[in-house]
Amino acid sequence: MFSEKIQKGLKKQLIRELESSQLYLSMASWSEYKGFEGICEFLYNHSNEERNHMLKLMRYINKRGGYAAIFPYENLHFYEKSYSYNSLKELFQKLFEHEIKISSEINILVELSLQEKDYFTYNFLQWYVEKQIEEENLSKSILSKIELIGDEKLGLYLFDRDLDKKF
Ligand code: OFO
Repeated sequence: MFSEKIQKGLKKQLIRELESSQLYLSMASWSEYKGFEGICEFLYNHSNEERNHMLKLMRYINKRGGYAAIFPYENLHFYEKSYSYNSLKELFQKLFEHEIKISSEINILVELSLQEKDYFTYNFLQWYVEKQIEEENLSKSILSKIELIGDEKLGLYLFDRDLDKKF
């Protein structure tokens, strides 16, 4: 049984994934503008990944007999409203906080699927649980490295040069 409650929750998450994709995209553009070639590549690629997370939800909802309607872009709102950052540290701090919020929303959805006894959706969501563990770790580890480097220019240069190869 694909309940209205579950559909509503999944559609909300679909929009969150689209917003995540846009957030990564705006961060990628800022990094490119600032001359961080490796970091921007990493963020552009991740923006595509987030779009794929959105597509996965869309196709699941439609497959279960729901309708994953997509709203115009004007209706999207970022968690994070700024499009500019004072530093790379600030950017990755915000990214890390964003991923934590997404994880807590996935957890709420998992709980809902159990309440509704929708074990298909419970099973489907396990992929997102795994992803969020990965992504929280990834953004945390990048943030820790940037904190370690501090304002040291050579360190930042090397980090930027190697980032896309490492992750
Ligand atoms: Fe969609 O994986 Fe993070 O946000």
